[in-house]
Amino acid sequence: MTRSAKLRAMLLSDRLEFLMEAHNGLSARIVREAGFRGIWASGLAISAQFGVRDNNEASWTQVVEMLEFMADASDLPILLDGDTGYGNFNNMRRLVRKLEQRGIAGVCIEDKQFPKTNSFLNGERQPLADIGEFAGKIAAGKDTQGDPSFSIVARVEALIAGWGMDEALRRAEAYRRAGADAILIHSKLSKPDEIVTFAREWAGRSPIVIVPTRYYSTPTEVFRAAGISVVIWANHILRAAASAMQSVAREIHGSETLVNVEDRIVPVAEIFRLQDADEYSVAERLYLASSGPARAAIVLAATRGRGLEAVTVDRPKVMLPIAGKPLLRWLVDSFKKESINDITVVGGYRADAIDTAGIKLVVNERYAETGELASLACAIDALDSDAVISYGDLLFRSYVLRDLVESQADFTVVVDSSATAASNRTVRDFAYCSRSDDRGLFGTQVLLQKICSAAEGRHASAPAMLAPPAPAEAAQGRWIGLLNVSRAGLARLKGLLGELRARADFDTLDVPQLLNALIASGSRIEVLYVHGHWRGVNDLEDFRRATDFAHAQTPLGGGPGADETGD
Ligand code: SPV
Ligand code: MG
Repeated sequence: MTRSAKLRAMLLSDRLEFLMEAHNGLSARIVREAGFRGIWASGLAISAQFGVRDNNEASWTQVVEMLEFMADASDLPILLDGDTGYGNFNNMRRLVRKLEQRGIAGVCIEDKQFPKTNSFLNGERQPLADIGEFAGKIAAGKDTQGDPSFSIVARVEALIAGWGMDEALRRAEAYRRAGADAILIHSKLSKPDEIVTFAREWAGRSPIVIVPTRYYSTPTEVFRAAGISVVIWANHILRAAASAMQSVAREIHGSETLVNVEDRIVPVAEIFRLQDADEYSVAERLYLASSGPARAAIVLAATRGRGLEAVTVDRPKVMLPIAGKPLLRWLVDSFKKESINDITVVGGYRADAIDTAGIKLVVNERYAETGELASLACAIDALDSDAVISYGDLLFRSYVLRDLVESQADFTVVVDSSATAASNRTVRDFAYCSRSDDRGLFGTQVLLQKICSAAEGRHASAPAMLAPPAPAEAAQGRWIGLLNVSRAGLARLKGLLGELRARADFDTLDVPQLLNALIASGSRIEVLYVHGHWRGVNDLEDFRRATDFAHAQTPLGGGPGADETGD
């Protein structure tokens, strides 16, 4: 059944039907959820929600635009309060065409003159339309409608304007003859006497619609007994909204806090529900996949930082300020630039001091006794997408991450070919690769063969986990702490991590050892070479240099003398 057929059926049904006022998409949805079978698109309420008067101050196209939102938000039939039809017969014809195009079920027009004034404002002084002219407008609307079920309700204002019952009946009959599908008889008395008399005299010639705003205390049974077809509750959603808004606005203004109102108003989640936000999420999964797979990031940020104790009494290393913002924020901003928004930070030492804006924080409670893999294990199980795994103490030029995430391999590490054993104070993360960075053969595939872990670095003579230790001098560069993993690679990484967890020394293992174990299990790890253009923060000297590096990355920062290696 179309909406227009539903409205027509309501007008013609034997039982008393009700239309509830709505004035925008949200209220239209709320009215439907309450169980109403139809909507009155009130001129007063739509004007008021725009903040203007019920004097045709809102243009008819603005009203029609609002109706479109209402029809989208609710599948109920909508009867538009079309005032006087916004002009003469010709405006009425265009209105009917536009309403039909937007799925509006019918329109009610009143026999006043354009621009109209609300019936409850100086009703007696309001000039009525000429009967013949108004009947012509009705006929023009009926001749224009394409859908035979579209309804035109003629509203008689004779009682409002003080012209008496005979005039009201004379007009109603003229409008019925012109083709009106129902008569709305309006009264401003506080008792239903006029409409009951009218209904008796009318004697069922066509359906009667009433608006009992003034005679609201009348028992609804009286309307049934009088043979009324449809009752319009004309402005109560608008008035309810206004009283709630006034009360909450006053309360918050007066108390300067939200604490007194939070439990008295719907949660934001309820607004999301009313907007059908879930449907959007489902559609997003269905249709946005083509714009590239979602990618997540894990940032390992559990340590205080050896050599940085003086500046990390009350915060972890990742919260050290570098050129005006914490180290972690530089990293998060870099991820966001690459549309990586699902960012999990694994905190540990002073995790409470980590700024959680835009990230998910998980805490490795045993950070003091465990290593990087234990931290990684805290976050990795929740992921099921391509992912970047990163140390938390990194700064890099934006192309480094961009090039990394463009990699098609299951595993890719970024290796700095300018970082040699001689140029580095640290002893870990040296990368041994299938070929060195010749910096000319762009696109040549280079594979990681082994990476030097902290454990190996500390005890150069200790047996390496999977391969004999190699001299750092023979390394082709240094892993900067960025690893890109495809979704398939992530599944393998999780499996391997599960196996390593069974080892007694799991708590001491670091990411290089995981990478070595991946290689040993047959996985290929591609190398993306860079030549400088990044900074790690491992001690106070690094901290100072990182600030210079960061300044060089910000607009108008750096310039000559900025400390940035690489070319
Ligand atoms: C409206 O809701 O805009 C109406 C009904 O026209 S009344 O305000 O009672 O005139
Ligand atoms: Mg109105």
